[in-house]
Amino acid sequence: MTTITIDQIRLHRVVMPLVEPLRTSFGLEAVRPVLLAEVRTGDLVAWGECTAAAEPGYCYETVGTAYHILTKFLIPALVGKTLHHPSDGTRLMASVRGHPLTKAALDSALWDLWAQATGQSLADTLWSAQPLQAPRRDRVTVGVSIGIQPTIDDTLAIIEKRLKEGYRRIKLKIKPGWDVELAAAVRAAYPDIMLMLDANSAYTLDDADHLAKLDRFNLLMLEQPLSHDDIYEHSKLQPRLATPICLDESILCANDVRLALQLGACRIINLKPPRVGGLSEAVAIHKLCYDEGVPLWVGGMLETGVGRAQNLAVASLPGVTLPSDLSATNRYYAPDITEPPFVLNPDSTIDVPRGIGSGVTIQPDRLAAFGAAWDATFPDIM
Ligand code: OSB
Ligand code: MG
Repeated sequence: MTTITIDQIRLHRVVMPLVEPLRTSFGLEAVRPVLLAEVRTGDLVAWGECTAAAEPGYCYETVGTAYHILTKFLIPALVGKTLHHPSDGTRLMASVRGHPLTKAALDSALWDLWAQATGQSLADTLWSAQPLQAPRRDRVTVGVSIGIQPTIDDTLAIIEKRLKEGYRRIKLKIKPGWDVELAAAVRAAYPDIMLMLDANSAYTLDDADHLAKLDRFNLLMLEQPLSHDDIYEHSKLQPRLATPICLDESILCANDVRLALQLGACRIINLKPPRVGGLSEAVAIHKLCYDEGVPLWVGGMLETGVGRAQNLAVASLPGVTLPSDLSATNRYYAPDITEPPFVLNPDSTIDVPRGIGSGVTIQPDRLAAFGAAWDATFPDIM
């Protein structure tokens, strides 16, 4: 029987400039401060990414809180411990409440470590943890997320560029004042593309009649219209819309999915492994949606190759039935911190790596170069 003993965990700080900044209803991300966890057992090395941002805009965690929780509590809870399964990490980290993006950096590294220790790809490891009837996929259908632009014409130009690159599902960020007119213009130009909108919690239930005006645009879904910590009011909004609601921010664990489905708060789930504390809970949510036939896709947090490879492994599972927010490496970073890059196939898919583990390797020279920029770029972030 395989066991792994955690010998050492090191944190690395890197500065990752985005090829294209992403403007959302909660702010602008142009340069990501990223914490990477390097977890070692014997000769094996695995990596995990903390996707907490510089500011508590998407959720309450920041790079600063993550560093504090990791160094003071989570790393000491894991080092020296022997695990019989990667999900043992959940129990070892249970004394810390909340902080899912922070825990995910370690939890996901434990799964990568486990995949390596058992000689499997991460995708196969996640698949065999369930168990499932249907096989997993070798390539994952993906889309692209487009931020709030200065003008509608700018938006149309970016959509055109993305469609030419091969993306067949377009997601647009919206906010009050940047919604119905935008959707109307995009639909006029592209009557048939797979189109969805993401509000990142920018509306209230009082906006229900306004949001219902989006129904005529044949949207794939409307992502997280109401508060980040709400499920109840979404259950009051969904019956007033023909467009399916998809919850992102509101889903922190499998029980949130159960509650949302029970209440009719949404019809689609966005599964972001970091937002639910890592791959252990991601597998549980996947299984729940697979068993219940609930449409599911994998969301993104502008991950480096470390997190992207892990998201891709989740997206290869058979319960993921809609295109995921997993674009090619060149849409995010040039270069990324890992090799090889993820490339978009002409049919809007990305190949799932076949090798052992996550399928990407950290480039030590880039780790050093991106790390050196930290103090100058984020002098007082933590
Ligand atoms: O709401 O899905 C979101 C990025 C950062 C934080 C929140 C979100 C996003 C995205 C980008 O939409 C998705 C991606 O990584 O491509
Ligand atoms: Mg979202």
